[in-house]
Amino acid sequence: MKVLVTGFDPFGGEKINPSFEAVKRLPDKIQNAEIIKLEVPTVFYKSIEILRSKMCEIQPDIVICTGQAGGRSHISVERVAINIDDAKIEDNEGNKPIDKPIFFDGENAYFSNLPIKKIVEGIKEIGIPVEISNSAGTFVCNHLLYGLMYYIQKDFKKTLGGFIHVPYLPEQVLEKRNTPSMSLDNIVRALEKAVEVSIIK
Ligand code: PCA
Repeated sequence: MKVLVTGFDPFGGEKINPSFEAVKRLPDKIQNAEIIKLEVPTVFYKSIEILRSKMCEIQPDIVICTGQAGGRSHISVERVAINIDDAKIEDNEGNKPIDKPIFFDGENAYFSNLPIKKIVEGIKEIGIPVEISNSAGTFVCNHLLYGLMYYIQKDFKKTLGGFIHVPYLPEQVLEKRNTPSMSLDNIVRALEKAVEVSIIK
């Protein structure tokens, strides 16, 4: 079994992105599954294309994309992606789409087909704050989840896919007041648990 796990590169003036920092530290095997790690640029469309070509190359059974959700205190397991790009800041190549559909021939929204409730239960059991999120926003993370599920329903019907947002790391909030963070260790353990639960499903 192959599990593809992605994280984003830093964006919005940050020096690191906790999502890829955590993905890099995942083991290469979880149970009997091979873990393939991919860094995706925080860029509209390019992110989806890079993910899609990796999926074509390795034909993964499960795809879990991750990204930074600055300001959130909990690991958030996303339920849904919507067919809209509406950026408040530029992506890493200067794009700032406002109210633009992602794919004209796509549905208004796609649900993650990961076992999101079981993932939340599993992460809670190991003592890490976690919740279901009903919005991945309207920036590149929602965009990538939308693209993932669009291609899953088109070309990878047997693949499970979804998205997990992670909080800032403590070192990112040194100069930000009243802003939650989570240790890298806990983020890595939470992602590992998410993979484990998805494999068992
Ligand atoms: N978080 C952004 C995009 C890249 C990332 O890590 C988001 O939540 O849309």
